[in-house]
Amino acid sequence: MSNRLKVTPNDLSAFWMPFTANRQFKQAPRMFVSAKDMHYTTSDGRKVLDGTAGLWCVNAGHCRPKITEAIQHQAAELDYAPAFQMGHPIVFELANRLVDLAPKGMDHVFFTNSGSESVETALKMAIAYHRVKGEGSRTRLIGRERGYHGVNFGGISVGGIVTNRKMFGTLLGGVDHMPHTHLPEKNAFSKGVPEYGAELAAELERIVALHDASTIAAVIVEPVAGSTGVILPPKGYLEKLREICTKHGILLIFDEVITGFGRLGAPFAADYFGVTPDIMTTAKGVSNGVIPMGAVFVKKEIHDAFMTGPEHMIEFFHGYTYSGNPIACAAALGTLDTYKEEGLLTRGEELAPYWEDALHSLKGEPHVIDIRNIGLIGAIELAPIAGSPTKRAFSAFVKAFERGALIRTTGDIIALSPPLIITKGQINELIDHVREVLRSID
Ligand code: PXG
Repeated sequence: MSNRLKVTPNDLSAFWMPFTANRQFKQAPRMFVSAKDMHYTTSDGRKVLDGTAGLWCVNAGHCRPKITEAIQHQAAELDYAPAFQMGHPIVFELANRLVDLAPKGMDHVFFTNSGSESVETALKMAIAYHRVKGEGSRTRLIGRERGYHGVNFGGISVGGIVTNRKMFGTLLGGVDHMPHTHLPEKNAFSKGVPEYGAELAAELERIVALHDASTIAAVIVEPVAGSTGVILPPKGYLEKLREICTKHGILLIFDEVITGFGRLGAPFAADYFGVTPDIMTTAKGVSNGVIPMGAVFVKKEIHDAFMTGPEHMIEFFHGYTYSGNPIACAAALGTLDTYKEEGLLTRGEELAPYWEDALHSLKGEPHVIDIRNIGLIGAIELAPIAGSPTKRAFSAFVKAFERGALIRTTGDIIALSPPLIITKGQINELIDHVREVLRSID
């Protein structure tokens, strides 16, 4: 390790940190300097158990050799190739590998560099699809309260997290929202998907009746909402959304940026729930978070609808300088190899019952008002301190870090989503850290 990495830099002011309390952080920085498998190492040499797979992305664990080697090799062989009107072999190889993994019928993939870009891409595809099919009046987009679809304008418009929206003007027009499905009064401490709330899908019918189906392009939801604090779809809810969208010719987009690549114990949430969307946005786990990459999966009919007109013409006026960047593709191929060799995309299924029991053993600990789980995702909702929302959970985050565990908090909810390589022993360790933290905070 270089000396540069061992110390905390003495001037932290230039870097404006994303989604961070900058002033507070810079007074008491928390720095990681290296990582391996399930652990980070801090600048003061402490090991920290990764309870969040970085930011829900390092599904195969840290610094995995196949991924590191693939990147090193690719960087030395072909560093960059133009993404428009030119190709390079591994982007095609990766697209084929991804399509093989995807739910049946999702035969094409469009590359981006992040979840936010995947969402913008999917929304634009949906609107353009209807137009190329001769239904140019279908421009409205329907999201959901508390939804998180990244931070770009389309994503925050269909998203439903008020802090991410209120500062940024009028957003995209022609957007409506379904209600969220968080019903703690009925569903608190449910194990897995909750019993109550499937009827909330009928709200989509109400919205369709209000605007008329002929004006609506797509509905976008996270199959399991992550960033807002882990909200699960009630039993039967996603099936109902699918039914309503199909009935009205509306495209259904699943935002699988978090749920994709094994998080629920199946390759995608679409597999887990047995509900296939028309478009599926992914990022994070596609490249293990190591190099930025996103991938949007589309059904054949949608792709094919664009493949008309003169052959020398560009069919879809959209793409990024780094769409399918060779080094990102190499990282993704190394990631898929690692997932395959270690069975990681279904490992969550085996571990889920153990994970569920461990999480729910926190019931009755101080401040805990709800616990939610699915696959290798967990949420522990805390009662807020009166007049100071988020403060209690943030104290838990800092305490956990000091004890040696990385957890994530959003509002007063602790969210857990460890790398899929976690062992039962490490699950116990993580939950014990959380237990001790809950007992130690005000
Ligand atoms: N869609 C979903 C469902 C996401 O969860 C994005 C889009 C945007 O991805 P990018 O790559 O543009 O950040 C996300 C991102 C958290 C947390 O701890 C969640 C995300 C990002 C950072 C933190 O809740 N999700």
